[in-house]
Amino acid sequence: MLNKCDLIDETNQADLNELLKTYEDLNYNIIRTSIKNQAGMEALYNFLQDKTSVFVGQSGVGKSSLIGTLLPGIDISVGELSQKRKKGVHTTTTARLFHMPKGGDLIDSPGIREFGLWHISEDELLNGFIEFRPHIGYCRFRDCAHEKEPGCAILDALEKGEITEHRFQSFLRIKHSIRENQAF
Ligand SMILES: Nc1nc2c(ncn2[C@@H]2O[C@H](COP(=O)(O)OP(=O)(O)OP(=O)(O)O)[C@@H](O)[C@H]2O)c(=O)[nH]1
Ligand SMILES: [Mg+2]
Ligand SMILES: [Zn+2]
Repeated sequence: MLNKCDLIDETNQADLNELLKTYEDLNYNIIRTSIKNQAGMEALYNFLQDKTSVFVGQSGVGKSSLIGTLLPGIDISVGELSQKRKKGVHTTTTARLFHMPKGGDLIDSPGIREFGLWHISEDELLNGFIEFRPHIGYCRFRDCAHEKEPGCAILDALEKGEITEHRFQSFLRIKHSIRENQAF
């Protein structure tokens, strides 16, 4: 989901389209929304119906605002963006579950850092990158770190262009951040 579509203009459109293309090429369905223009709300509502969905993302992207708009009448707090930091003020501090009247549940969660990926294993992280999945388990070494090992199936796929550099770098970044956190 891409929220705050009202803020798209000629200065950010090209970068945004490039970023979204990464996900659209992987067959992710991206719903564009805006609370300000009330855009995409019906498509989003229909998509969420009869499922349990967790809203995740950085603080201030509008997770709580979206849920509050989808489910009028609920009591949910929305934060002002702090002007100095251009970030949310972490309004949502714990995850909360809301029922959709005609079926379906929405879970609001705190900004991504608080939500935390620190409990996931390296295997789960690998599987989170859907295009990596066909290559998992085919590395020469069972304990392959997928960084510079010979016979690494992930690096092979990267070489062949089946995995993009952008996604591979995201994988490495998250992997390293998990490891750093576990060191404490
Ligand atoms: N321009 C614009 N602002 C929006 C939109 N959606 C939300 N906002 C604003 O963004 C700010 C943060 O919204 P929240 O809903 O609190 O964000 P959040 O993702 O729940 O943040 P955390 O709870 O901290 O994780 C508020 O000031 C909202 O009014 C939108 O579509 N367009
Ligand atoms: Mg929130
Ligand atoms: Zn490997």
